[in-house]
Amino acid sequence: MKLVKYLKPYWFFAVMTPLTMIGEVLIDLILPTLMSKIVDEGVLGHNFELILRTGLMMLGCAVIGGICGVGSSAFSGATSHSFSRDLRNDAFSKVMDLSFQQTDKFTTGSLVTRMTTDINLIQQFVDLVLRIFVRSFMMFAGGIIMMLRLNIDFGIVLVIALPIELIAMFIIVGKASPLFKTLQKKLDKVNSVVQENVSGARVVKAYVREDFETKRFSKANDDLTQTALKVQKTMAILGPILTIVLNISVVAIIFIGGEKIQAQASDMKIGSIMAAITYITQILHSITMVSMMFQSITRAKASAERINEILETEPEIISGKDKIDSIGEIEFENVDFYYPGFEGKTVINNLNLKIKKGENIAILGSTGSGKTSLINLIARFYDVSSGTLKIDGKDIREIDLNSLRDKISIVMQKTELFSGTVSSNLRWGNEEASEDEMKKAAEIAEAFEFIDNMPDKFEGYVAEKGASLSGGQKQRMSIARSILKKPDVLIFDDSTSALDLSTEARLRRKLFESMKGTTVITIAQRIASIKNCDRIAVIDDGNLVAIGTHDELLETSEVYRDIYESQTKKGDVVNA
Ligand code: DCP
Ligand code: MG
Repeated sequence: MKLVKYLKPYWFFAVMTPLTMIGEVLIDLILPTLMSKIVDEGVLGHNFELILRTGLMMLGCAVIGGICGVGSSAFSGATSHSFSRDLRNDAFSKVMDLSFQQTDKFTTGSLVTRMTTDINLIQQFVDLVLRIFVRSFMMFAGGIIMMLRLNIDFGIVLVIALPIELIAMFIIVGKASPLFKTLQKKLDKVNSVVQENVSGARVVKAYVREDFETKRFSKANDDLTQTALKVQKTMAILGPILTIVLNISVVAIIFIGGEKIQAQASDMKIGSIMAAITYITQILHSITMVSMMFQSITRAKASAERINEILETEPEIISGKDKIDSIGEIEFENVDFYYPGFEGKTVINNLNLKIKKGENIAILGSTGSGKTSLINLIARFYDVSSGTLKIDGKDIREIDLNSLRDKISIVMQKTELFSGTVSSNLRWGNEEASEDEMKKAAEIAEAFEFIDNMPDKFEGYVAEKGASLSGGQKQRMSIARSILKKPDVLIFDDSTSALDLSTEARLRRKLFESMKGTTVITIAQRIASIKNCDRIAVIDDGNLVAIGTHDELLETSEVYRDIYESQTKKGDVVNA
């Protein structure tokens, strides 16, 4: 119920809803009594004028009641929808702040369900509380009062019917409650399977796993249906019980009323019996409404917990306070790193490395040696486990995160493009970039030609995740995007692996000519790609085993020589 604060800005609407609702309920309560007056005094008393007058009064009341009803719907709608919008916005920006690790823990499917279904359920709940709760409570109490005012003898019906109905309701709702939580979990599962398969559709097809995945989906889907049916079945009993109680009560009222009229024991009249039937319907109906509320409470509670879980997750990476406007020297000082939660498994081992401003440094190492992990530290996607990483002598944890990342461009190992146009993708790096700057960046990245050959050129459409481009095209687009950002530090994580060697060599030559003064860190598997770098750092199993120029390393490092020889034998090395 920490979510109540999201209602605060809309308190006026929230208060107006029950207020207008009170008007509607009062009128609903008055109408049957007026009706009984028409029957008892007008019809039976042959008083035509009274029938007309009371009839007009009823009409007027109905109009006012209608206006109040519309008003309360409008107010509660305004409240609950604004509430859910704010909540969704907050949850979304929280999700944006989570680290990779934290997003993975929630799973994408679950995050999507929480942001959509769960928030919808809470919204419905808010709507229900504002309207139905007040309504049923007033109906319940008001109905009882009005009914007893008609004739105190009807009390006996209430004394018997109400407890039966209440007990039935508590038992059944109590049984169904735990199932709602399970229901939400099953829905997560379905969403996860959908999510995974839609985003991995190509792989699923390539491995002819459609059948398997379809079965997996069916299972998740069936599970969901089973639970939903169980909830339904449990709740289904409630309806008939309530109807039976209602019908018996109606019969009882007619019976008691009829007896009294026959015996002329009290001033019981036909009109009162009619009105009493309407009141008992209203009273019992309001109990049904309350039971719906309880259902909604349990569901909304489960959903609120799930939303709170997102809102209360502390981002693992907390921004420092010092804003920076440039990045010069980057220094690793005795840095150890393991992924959070995998304490025993060090990925980077006591690393000491100083990268000078404007240096063109390469990182070489076999797969799984820790190269990506190393550069993730520089953009602070993760924090070092021990030791310090300094930017111009300042601990990276003291630096404002946005100002840090603003100065770094990373071309990730797995390129990520977004649906939109070529230019909208390139301008991610720099929204204000001019047409010329954009073309120049594409030119450097060897991307100009293929973009220019697209029918719509820079306004050409790029599908989600860049699915409409080849692997090499995606890589070059990402490189152009990173160049356009004009960073102080440019990091290429195996970003030219899909390019042929001569295109790669051309790209790198143009890059260095145009980006003088920028620190460039290149991760590569092929020595040919990096042999002209100022320095090459050789990483093996998380350890920095050698560092130097290509020629120095050939002399001093056995690991480097081995890699070099294995690649030259394949005729892989060309002069860049
Ligand atoms: N690792 C992990 N959790 C992650 C990412 C990686 O436990 N979220 C592990 C897997 C490897 C080690 O960390 O054993 C180093 O992974 P890197 O991604 O840093 O390895 P490289 O980038 O060097 O490998 P590649 O050349 O294949 O990209
Ligand atoms: Mg990697």
